[in-house]
Amino acid sequence: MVRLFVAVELPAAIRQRLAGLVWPIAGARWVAMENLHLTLRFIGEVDEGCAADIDGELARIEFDAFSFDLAGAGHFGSGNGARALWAGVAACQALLGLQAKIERAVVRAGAAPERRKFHPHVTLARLRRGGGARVEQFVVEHGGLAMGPIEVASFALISSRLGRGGADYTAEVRYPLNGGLADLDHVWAGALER
Ligand code: 3AM
Repeated sequence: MVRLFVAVELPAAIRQRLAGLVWPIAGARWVAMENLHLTLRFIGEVDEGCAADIDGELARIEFDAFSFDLAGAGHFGSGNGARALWAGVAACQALLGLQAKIERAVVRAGAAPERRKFHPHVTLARLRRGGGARVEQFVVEHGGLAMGPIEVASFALISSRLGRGGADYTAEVRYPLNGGLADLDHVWAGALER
């Protein structure tokens, strides 16, 4: 079994800037710089056969490279129920279009459809104790956050393993988009057998 999700990887320069936003909030677990990403579809635990089917469907996606911007900050859940602090994404039709294609692809491969509305974001921290006023302060402080344009030249099927220091993510396969510039800070991490 392997735990999978589909995401847009972020350039190192952007991850570095996001990692620089770390701020003292009680109970917050900040995402390590190398793990910052934009999730397009959480898949969860699947067997190798299903993973191969998902890979096969994702590989058939045709989509043009595009750019998006990060904008503002927010959190999921409210008050003591706040559970994730994130950087927002400026409205981007192409990103929604790519996400919709990926959703259809993984469902064709046998995954259950995602019922929740897609809310693009980059998780910065997970909150164990809600976070309270400090979380609200962070969101106000970073209301003007603006980073980009960020080119999306590929998307990735990423596996997640729980290690001692938290989640360990590996890009199993990268799917290039049409016309994207070569992505120099990405290193091919191997591929599932197709
Ligand atoms: O990109 P973010 O951080 O929002 O929260 C997990 C992370 O999303 C989410 O999948 C991404 C990669 O781990 N995730 C983890 N377990 C999940 C679940 N059971 C989940 N999303 C939905 N359902």
